[in-house]
Amino acid sequence: MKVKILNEKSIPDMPWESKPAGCNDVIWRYSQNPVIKRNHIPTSNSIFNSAVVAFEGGFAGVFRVDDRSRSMSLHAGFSKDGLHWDIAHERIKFKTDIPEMADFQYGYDPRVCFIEDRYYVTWCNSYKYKPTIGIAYTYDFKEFTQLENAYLPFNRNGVMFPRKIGGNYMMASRPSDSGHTPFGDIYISQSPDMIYWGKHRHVMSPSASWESTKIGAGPIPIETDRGWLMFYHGVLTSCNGFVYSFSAALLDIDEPWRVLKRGKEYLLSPQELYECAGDVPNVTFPCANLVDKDTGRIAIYYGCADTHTGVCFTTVDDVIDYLEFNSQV
Ligand code: BMA
Repeated sequence: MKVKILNEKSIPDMPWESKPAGCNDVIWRYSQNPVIKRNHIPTSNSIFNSAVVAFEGGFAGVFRVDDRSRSMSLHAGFSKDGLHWDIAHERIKFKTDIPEMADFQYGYDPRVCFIEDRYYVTWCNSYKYKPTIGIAYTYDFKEFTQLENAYLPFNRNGVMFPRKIGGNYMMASRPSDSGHTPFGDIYISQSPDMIYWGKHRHVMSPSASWESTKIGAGPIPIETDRGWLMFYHGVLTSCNGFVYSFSAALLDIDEPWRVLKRGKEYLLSPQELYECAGDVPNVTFPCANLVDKDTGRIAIYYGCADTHTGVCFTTVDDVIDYLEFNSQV
C-alpha cells in the first residue's frame, strides 16, 4: 500500500470481491447486488440508504426502512459477514430525557461513526415535521440514547468525523429546504460537546456537471496520511429528474474544510437496473464504508433507487491515485 491509513481497524473478514477482469473503473459493484432487497423484512416497502460498521467480530448497522404505510424510520441490524443481515422488524425507539426529541415523526439516511468509546448515529430527523440532523449514541445497537438535534431545520446528510480535530468534534452537513431541495453545498460544523454546534465552515459547492445541482457527504471520512478521504454524492438535474452519483474528495487533516483534491467525474453512477428502476429511479446514495487498515480495501454500502441496498468495492490507493490525476482543484 502506498497510502498509510490512520486510526482504522483491521477487518480481515469484511466483504470483498476482486476487481473483475477487464474492468477499468475505480469502484466496482458486488456481483450479488443488491445485498438487502426491498422486502427483506415483512413490514418493509424498501431498505436503502443505510450505515454499517465492524462490531464485535462481525458487523452491525442502522438501516433506513420505509414501511408499507410509507413511514420512514431507522432499524438496527446485525450480520456475521456484512452481507447477510438480520434486521429488526421494529424501528429503533430512541431513549431520551429531552421531551422535544421524543416526538417521533420520521427519520432517514443514517450514518454511524465510532468515536472514542461508542457509536454515534446521525440522521435526518424530523423536528415538527421539518428535517434536521438528529444525534444519538449506542454501545450495543440495542439501546440508543438521543441527544439534542445538531442544527435548526432545514438540514440533511449529517456525517461525523471519527475523532476530535483541533479540540472539537466535526460534522459535515448540507443545509437544505423543506422539499426536494434544488441546491446544496457541504459545510463542516464544530462542537466541543456534541450539543452546541458552530464555527461553520464552507467546504464545497456543486461544480462539475454530474454534481451540478447539489452535493452531500456520504460515508464517514477515512483518515490517511494524505488527508481525509471522503466519498460524497452529487446530483444532476436531467429532463427526467434528479440523478444521484458519487465520487470522492481529499480534505486537509487539520482543517477539513480545505479541499485538497476533488474528483472530476463520478466514480459510480446509476447504471445497473436495480439502481435505475425502483421507487426513485437513478439513485446511488452511499452512507457507509468499511475499511481494512492492513490492505486498504474499502466496501461501500449504498442505497439503490431508494429501494434496495448495494455494496461496491475499491481501495484507498485506487481512489487516491485517481484523485491525484483527475482532480477539479
Ligand atoms: C434525498 C433523500 C434521500 C434520497 C434521495 C433520492 O433528498 O431523501 O433519502 O435517497 O433524495 O430520492
